[in-house]
Amino acid sequence: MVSTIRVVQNILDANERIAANNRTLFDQKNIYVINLMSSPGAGKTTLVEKTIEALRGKYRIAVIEGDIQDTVDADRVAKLGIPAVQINTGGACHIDGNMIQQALSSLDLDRIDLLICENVGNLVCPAEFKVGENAKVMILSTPEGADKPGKYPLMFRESAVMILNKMDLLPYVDFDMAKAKRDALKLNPSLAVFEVSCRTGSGLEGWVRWLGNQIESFKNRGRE
Ligand SMILES: Nc1nc2c(ncn2[C@@H]2O[C@H](COP(=O)(O)OP(=O)(O)O)[C@@H](O)[C@H]2O)c(=O)[nH]1
Ligand SMILES: [Mg+2]
Repeated sequence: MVSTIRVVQNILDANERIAANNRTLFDQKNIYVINLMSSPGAGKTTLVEKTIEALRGKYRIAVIEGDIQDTVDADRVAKLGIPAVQINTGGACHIDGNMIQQALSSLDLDRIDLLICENVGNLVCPAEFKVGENAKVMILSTPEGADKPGKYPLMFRESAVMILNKMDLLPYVDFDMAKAKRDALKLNPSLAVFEVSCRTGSGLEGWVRWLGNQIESFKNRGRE
């Protein structure tokens, strides 16, 4: 039992070191990085597309897509004329520091202000593996149910932002929004919460403003 725990700890420690190296490189290159997480189908790629639409005039954006298999998500992003790299984890349920480090060789780091890393759809292990991000952002969509903060606490504790997506479906699904927010904020009182519909575009301006502010304070760090 003890040795099993140690193996997992060693894997996490090794990942922390690689993620820290990635972070050092991102700092040198002035790249603000988000690690975007959710269960499959909550709307990660759609949010990436909407975020690109809103911020492409202001920032140079690149995207790394993590999936077990296939390139559909990177294809969706590339269609917008944005540099996109697809990582296929080949079964692994999350992306990690090493995968991101390898993907970086396909990107021109001198031409990126914002790097979005879309994680594998999963509410469990993505929360445990840093990739060198400035912030973890998670999406909970209304059809998934309000019990998710209680069931997957680490995801909500680790994230700086919770995006409640698919607000347009609220009349048709049994989603207790007050409970979802209450339980998530109990786990993480500093969580920023945005209620959005990536379908209709409602609420996205709050998220875009938050992200823009984060990028600006990152760029101005150390200047005060
Ligand atoms: N009704 C509705 N559907 C959405 C919304 N956002 C995304 N979707 C749909 O949800 C499905 C999964 O979205 P996708 O972005 O691929 O999710 P991902 O697997 O988390 O990357 C797609 O059919 C999207 O069109 C939303 O706000 N409202
Ligand atoms: Mg996706």
